[in-house]
Amino acid sequence: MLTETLNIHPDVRIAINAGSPVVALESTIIAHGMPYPTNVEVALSVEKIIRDAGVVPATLAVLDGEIRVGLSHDEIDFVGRNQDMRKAVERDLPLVLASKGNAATTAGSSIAIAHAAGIRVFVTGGIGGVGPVAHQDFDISADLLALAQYPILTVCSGTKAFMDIPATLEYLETLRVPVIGYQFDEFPMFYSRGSGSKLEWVAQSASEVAQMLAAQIKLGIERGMLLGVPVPAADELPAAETRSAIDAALARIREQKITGKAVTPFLLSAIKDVTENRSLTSNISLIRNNARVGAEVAIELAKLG
Ligand code: PSU
Ligand code: MN
Repeated sequence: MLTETLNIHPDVRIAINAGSPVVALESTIIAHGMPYPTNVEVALSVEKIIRDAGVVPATLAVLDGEIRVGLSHDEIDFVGRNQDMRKAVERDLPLVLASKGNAATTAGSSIAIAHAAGIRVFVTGGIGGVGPVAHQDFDISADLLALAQYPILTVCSGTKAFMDIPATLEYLETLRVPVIGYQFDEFPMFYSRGSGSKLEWVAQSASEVAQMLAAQIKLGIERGMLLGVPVPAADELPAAETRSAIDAALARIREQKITGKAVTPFLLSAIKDVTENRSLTSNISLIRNNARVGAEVAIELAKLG
């Protein structure tokens, strides 16, 4: 993607040019991941957490056929309120541009855009992964390929909970994407802290994470890295509750024959219903916490130059 095609907010441009810390944020989570107006409140509070840490937030979206890096509060409100926002995975970007449309960016398309803009840290809630029946339906999120292709650190709380976590970790190994636990030695299970899948590498601090990424860059390896940050303990759902909510949501999706990129928004909303909003509380908590961690890592990375 050519940097000149991006419309970069002046605050973001100044920070990037000065080598100051910047954190990129996706917008699918706003447009399709949470109900209005909670989505907008959460998006604004995440930006505030990052700003309060002394880092410039850059929420990404496509508006009127233009790729935007850094949105105003009004634009974030528009993304959260507008029922017609598409969900743009990376392959959709040229099509949305050609149609001069509006679209929210997924983790994968956000990573591609962040790289083109010169941003090195991307924060989200949960990435896409290998689906629960990928051996039948080939549902493997394009997020994983973006992680492998662009040298960006992605900070998340694992994959969305209804993915096949062991299969996702195998696939990330094949793609040669390092996976690091943050002060925790299991890959997180989104609404719950642990998934039972142990991680070989654990970072104890933001500066350790920054050194890991810097070492990868120094080796000339043009791939991403994934940092798994578990949801704060006070807001986690018990693992058994997460699992039964997922089973109920997956049953609904089979009944209604939902496929493709509609799957994720449908499941998130079904899980929210089944857990009587407790999944939403947990989702909000983990995103805010990831923003804190991502901002700290961006600061440490900027120190390393
Ligand atoms: N996790 C959430 N809410 C979301 C998503 C993930 O809690 O809205 C979005 C992210 O934008 C992610 C996308 O990139 O879902 C993955 O979609 P798919 O599984 O269709 O690749
Ligand atoms: Mn999918």
